[in-house]
Amino acid sequence: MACKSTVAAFFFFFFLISLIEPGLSYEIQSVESDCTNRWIHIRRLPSSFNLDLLTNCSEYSLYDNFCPYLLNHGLGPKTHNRSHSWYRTDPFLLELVFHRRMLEYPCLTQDPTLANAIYLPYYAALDALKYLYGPEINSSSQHGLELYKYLRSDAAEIWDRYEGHDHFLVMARPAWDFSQPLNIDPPLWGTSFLELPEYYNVTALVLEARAWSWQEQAVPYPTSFHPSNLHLLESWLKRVRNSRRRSLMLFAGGGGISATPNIRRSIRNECQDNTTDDDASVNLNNQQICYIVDCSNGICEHDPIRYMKPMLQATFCLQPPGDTPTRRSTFDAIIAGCIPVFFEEQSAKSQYGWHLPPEMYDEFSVFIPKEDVVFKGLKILDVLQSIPKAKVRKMREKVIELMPRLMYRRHGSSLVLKTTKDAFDVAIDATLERISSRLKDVSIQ
Ligand SMILES: *[C@@H]1O[C@H](CO)[C@@H](O)[C@H](O)[C@H]1NC(C)=O
Ligand SMILES: *[C@@H]1O[C@H](CO)[C@@H](O)[C@H](O)[C@H]1NC(C)=O
Ligand SMILES: *[C@@H]1O[C@H](CO)[C@@H](O)[C@H](O)[C@H]1NC(C)=O
Ligand SMILES: *[C@@H]1O[C@H](CO)[C@@H](O)[C@H](O)[C@H]1NC(C)=O
Ligand SMILES: CC(=O)N[C@H]1CO[C@H](CO)[C@@H](O)[C@@H]1O
Repeated sequence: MACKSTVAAFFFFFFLISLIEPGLSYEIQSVESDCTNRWIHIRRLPSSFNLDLLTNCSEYSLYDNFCPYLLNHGLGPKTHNRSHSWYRTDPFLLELVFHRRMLEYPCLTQDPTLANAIYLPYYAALDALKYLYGPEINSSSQHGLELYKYLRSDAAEIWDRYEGHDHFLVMARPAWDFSQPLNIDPPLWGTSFLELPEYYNVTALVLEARAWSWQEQAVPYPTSFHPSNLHLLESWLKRVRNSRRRSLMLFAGGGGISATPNIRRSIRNECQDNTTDDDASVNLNNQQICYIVDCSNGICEHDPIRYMKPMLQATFCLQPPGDTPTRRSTFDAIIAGCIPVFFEEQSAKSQYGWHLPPEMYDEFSVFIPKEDVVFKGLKILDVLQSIPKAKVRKMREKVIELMPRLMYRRHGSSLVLKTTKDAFDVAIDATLERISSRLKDVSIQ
């Protein structure tokens, strides 16, 4: 126990040190960029709303000890010592990653009255742990009230200027975890942050949005790939493009072992019929039909090596819904140039509109309604095999073209790489646009 908190304190220390890294402001000034309508002010918050939360990284026994993944500003430790771009990234630490990237955003202003948007560096998902898994489990409607109190008491004019409409924050979990109705007691699951009228005006960037909400927007799950210069990105893209695709379809995940019919079970059944041992494979044009990466019990979570190589060698990657409709695996697969196969619109099309334009899905993905597979006996294999080879090649090209805007590059990247917009840049552009139109809508300019 003592050892764990020492480790936590150690990461915490480095986090602090690097926040005041002197090279930063020099770099910011050297970026040529038009900041008109793009100014962002980072709201100063007491450390109890962000850095202090990291010190409790080993406190929640029902949840993983996430201390090791705080390294590298939330990118996690490198997969191995000589790796340049690959990390054991925990997607729920996107708040740290985002905060670090905000610090090198070229259009920061100290003056909130000049800002087009106000960023709240609040680690909402980390603060939620005490309600989700910790001692505050019966007070989950309180999540966010302390922050609100602070925003309305300290420099209240910052909030008051636009009644919070210009504020945004990152909440690195599915919105489902923050949407517990206020009047249900004791709570079934989740905190009520997004149900609080106090935050109705604030834009929340989440990993998965609700279908009917207007205050949150989904952004890509972070994967394990975080290149820091253009060369590293381009050499990966080249590897993806040249990779031999030995299996037709791949599923990396768990579930599907219960008797009740569902899409994961259908996938498992279809694959078991068609999966063969590596050496004695029944092949179709030298292709393995189906490849399952068994990720039961979370064994893949911080171990990208388990699934990235198989994904690199697969043509299609199946993305069935699990506990919730979206999955990090969708983005891992795209990074590997594996064409995603979706079974419901909530898995991506109705979620990631900022990063993956909804009208483009036919060009880079396959859609097979899950009901047709589970209840009508449609075979995924038949659908995928009927797609002409030329079309498959075009789809993969599109996946590779879209890939850079779905990855989060490493903080402190080379200036050249910065000209390629990544998931963070796309999210900031769209947040600024959304806030600007929101301010027009409520006509309080
Ligand atoms: C860390 O956990 C301890 C014990 O559960 C708690 O008393 C403390 O308030 C927590 N700190 C933060 C910053 O959440
Ligand atoms: C990686 O480097 C660290 C520190 O230099 C060392 O302690 C560790 O053993 C190395 N790990 C491997 C797998 O080489
Ligand atoms: C939360 O409430 C439930 C039911 O009222 C109770 O059994 C449980 O002990 C409470 N948990 C805590 C941590 O107070
Ligand atoms: C949210 O904005 C509306 C006006 O659009 C305003 O009436 C309301 O007070 C604001 N909420 C908060 C908590 O500031
Ligand atoms: C190539 C191959 O083994 N195909 C089989 C896949 O599984 C289905 C049944 O689900 C068989 O009909 C195919 O022959």
